[in-house]
Amino acid sequence: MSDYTPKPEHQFTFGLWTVGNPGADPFGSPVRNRLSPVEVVHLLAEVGAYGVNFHDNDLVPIDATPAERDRIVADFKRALADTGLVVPMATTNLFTDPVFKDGAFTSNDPKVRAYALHKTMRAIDLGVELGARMYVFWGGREGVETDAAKNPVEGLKRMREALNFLCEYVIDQGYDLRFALEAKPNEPRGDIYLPTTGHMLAFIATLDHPQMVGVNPELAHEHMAGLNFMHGVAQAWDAGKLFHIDLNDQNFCRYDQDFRFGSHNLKQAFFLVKFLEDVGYAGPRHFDSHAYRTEDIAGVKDFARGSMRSYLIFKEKAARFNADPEIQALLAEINADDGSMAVFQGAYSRDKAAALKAHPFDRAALSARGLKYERLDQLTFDLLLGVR
Ligand code: GCO
Ligand code: MN
Ligand code: MN
Repeated sequence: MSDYTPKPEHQFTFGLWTVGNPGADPFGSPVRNRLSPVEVVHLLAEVGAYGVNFHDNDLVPIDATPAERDRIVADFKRALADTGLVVPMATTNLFTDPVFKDGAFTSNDPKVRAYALHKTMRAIDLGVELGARMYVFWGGREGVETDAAKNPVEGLKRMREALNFLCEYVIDQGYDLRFALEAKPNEPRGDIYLPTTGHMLAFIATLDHPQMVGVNPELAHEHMAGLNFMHGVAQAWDAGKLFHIDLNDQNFCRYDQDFRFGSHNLKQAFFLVKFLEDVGYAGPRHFDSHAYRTEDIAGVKDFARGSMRSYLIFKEKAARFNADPEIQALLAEINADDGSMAVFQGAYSRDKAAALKAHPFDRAALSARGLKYERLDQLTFDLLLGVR
């Protein structure tokens, strides 16, 4: 029997807002008591997590006095020291307070935009004080309900100015901190700017310090947009921009469900884990999700344990896929190369182009070959469901 015990090297992390989620939704009140940050740290230690992430106001209420802030931070640091949990990532809440009803960095009100920078710099200080090396930006309300309100190019310009300013702030402070931008297509705004990981990657290239900035793709967000999450993650990886990842689950094109990782789309989750493990992604595996609203605190622990267990089961299945002789033989056959095209491959040359243009191709023979993907997919299915 395999060991699915979470270990520090797996870097499994949860947000204060995830296991601490009291289960309110737009139609119903909370169903669980709100846990204090110290209680969340102890719960996470009990279930075997490695780290805890937070928004500034998950830890320090927005109107706390400086003395209250210092006491809360001291209590939190003690809980971290007592449990050995670390804080790999921090972020800013730029969406709950009514001041952000029209966004933060992209608000039409210059005072709100300035306040968002003020709040984020203080939140960065807090995150760095607690050890964070990664800072996530999720533009929760950076968008619109009506395009009459804002020009999206203006929105992008404001977003760029804010991120350039904050990169300079980090450099000026001498902080060892990188930024990870998290895309989401909608919720809570009708439309959120930079709606997918692909949009974010293109935007990063327009910043003053692109090397400091990567992405934090979230499975649920790409599924809300009907996309293949693993493909977006792969593109981020290829660009050297996979700085962080938010794992959860979500039915396609539904409301923001935030289900437990692996709970809904087994094959998508499997191919994602296989990708991360095959390429050697070395960052945190952050579960940005929460327990069903039906659960009490014991169910919250089931949710947290289940998230990590499922990841490790998929990881084991990925290793089996890579070691399975029949699957690997099929893949070798599918990818067979007799070397006859080598003369046309690689860098362009005028002679190569001329030879390729003159080369005859037997289209009928090329298209006659069956690719055996049906068999390959069934073997994958059998492996996943434990009958192989
Ligand atoms: C959401 C987002 C958030 C962010 C968080 C960290 O759908 O609400 O996923 O949970 O990840 O704000 O930036
Ligand atoms: Mn989300
Ligand atoms: Mn997220």
